[in-house]
Amino acid sequence: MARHVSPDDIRTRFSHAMSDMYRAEVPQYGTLLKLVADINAQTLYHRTPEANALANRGGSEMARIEIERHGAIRLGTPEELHTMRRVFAVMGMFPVSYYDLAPAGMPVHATAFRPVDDEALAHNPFRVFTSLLRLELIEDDSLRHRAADILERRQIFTDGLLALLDKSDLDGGLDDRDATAFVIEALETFRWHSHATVDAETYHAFHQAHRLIADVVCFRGPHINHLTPRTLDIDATQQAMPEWGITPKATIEGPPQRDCPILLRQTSFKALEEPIIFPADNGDESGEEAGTHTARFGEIEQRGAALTRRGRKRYDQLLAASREVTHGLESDAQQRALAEAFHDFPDDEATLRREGLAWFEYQVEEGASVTDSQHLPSERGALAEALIERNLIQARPIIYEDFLPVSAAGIFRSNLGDGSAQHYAATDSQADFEAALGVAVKDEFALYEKRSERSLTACLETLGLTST
Ligand code: OOG
Ligand code: NI
Repeated sequence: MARHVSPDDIRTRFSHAMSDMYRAEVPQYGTLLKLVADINAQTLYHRTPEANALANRGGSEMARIEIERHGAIRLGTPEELHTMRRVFAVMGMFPVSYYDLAPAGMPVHATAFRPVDDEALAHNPFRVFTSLLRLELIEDDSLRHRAADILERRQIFTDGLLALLDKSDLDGGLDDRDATAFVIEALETFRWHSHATVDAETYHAFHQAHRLIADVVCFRGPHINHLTPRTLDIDATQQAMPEWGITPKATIEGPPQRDCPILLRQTSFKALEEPIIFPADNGDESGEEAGTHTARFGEIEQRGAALTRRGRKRYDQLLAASREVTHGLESDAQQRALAEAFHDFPDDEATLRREGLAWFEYQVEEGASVTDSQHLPSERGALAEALIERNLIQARPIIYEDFLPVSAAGIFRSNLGDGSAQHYAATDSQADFEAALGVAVKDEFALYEKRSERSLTACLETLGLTST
């Protein structure tokens, strides 16, 4: 029997193929990649705290920065989401977290497909933020039915891909030839189509209801709308963007600049206005109509420590409170006001760890051994701190691998226009989303906790210690 290609390898092949396709489709993405590579090289050269922390993590963490990307797609139906889950599973990507964007005025809810194991993340942490349109939020009955009809009739996956999904399920994997075919077929789903599937009038009706609806409903597939490289210094990258002919949005989403970066900071450049073609009613080429559509953009991100539930709660509270002082501010003034609002959020690793605000993972220092274990506390947290104090183990923050709904809404808005936000009644729809998906989403906090606990357990085993 032919050997199966590992899901990690299929994911890496796919993310490279996707990056090549997007670079050809949106040349500014190629420019952004060069800019980020440039800034990252400078940051590493100058050995900033961020660069040092990264270097301490060893080769795999450095290697992953070069290829690290996330993308986003928007799906139209529960069936599309269900099949998309199977597609990502072949690449070792699983749904983590539920993001409800309705409170922020976007008629979608979402998850992020990403690798979850430490080794898989180190191999290639490629993630795709995947939204599902919530048709039930379209108020106009006839428009809602029309959208449902159109979506019902489209097939966003090729026959070849569907056959390979079945084969992979049946055989428990894909061999080299099938893996190559899989990447080619899967790419088709993410490709841009300049021909709309509806006439101009229908497009404008959806556009009027919400720009997002037009983007999801009027095309053959869920074109990838951005791919985001990871920068080691988002402030420097944002500042350099205009020199490279890229106009960034006015504010960086997420937490302010800090000595210990937390969570995720993001900024984007505005979506391009791209030519599209509307078909004629009678299908006659001469009756086609020209138009434009804005959907595809560029984004950069800087990642910091994953926060515990407690830390996250504090972050959410401070961010919400900061709105009052940052409202209407842009660029440096906005960042200064934000930093002020976050003044009381501890900004050193020891405090973040001791107060249980951020997740850490542990590693035994080289050559460490315990000689007087009877003087060590037995309670796990206290024991970890005592071992760090004695330089027997080292703690380092776990990188945040997920997304922030408030930031995501800000990214959506900057591309769809501020006028795009509408008010949708808050309903708890996670159960509907998971029913469509066919599985429950994984809890991000549980994943970080497991990683932290496992690393500490391994340290204690190495040192011959036990804890309570
Ligand atoms: C997704 C926007 C969210 C992020 O990085 O938070 C996102 C979209 O516009 O479809 O990608
Ligand atoms: Ni994004």
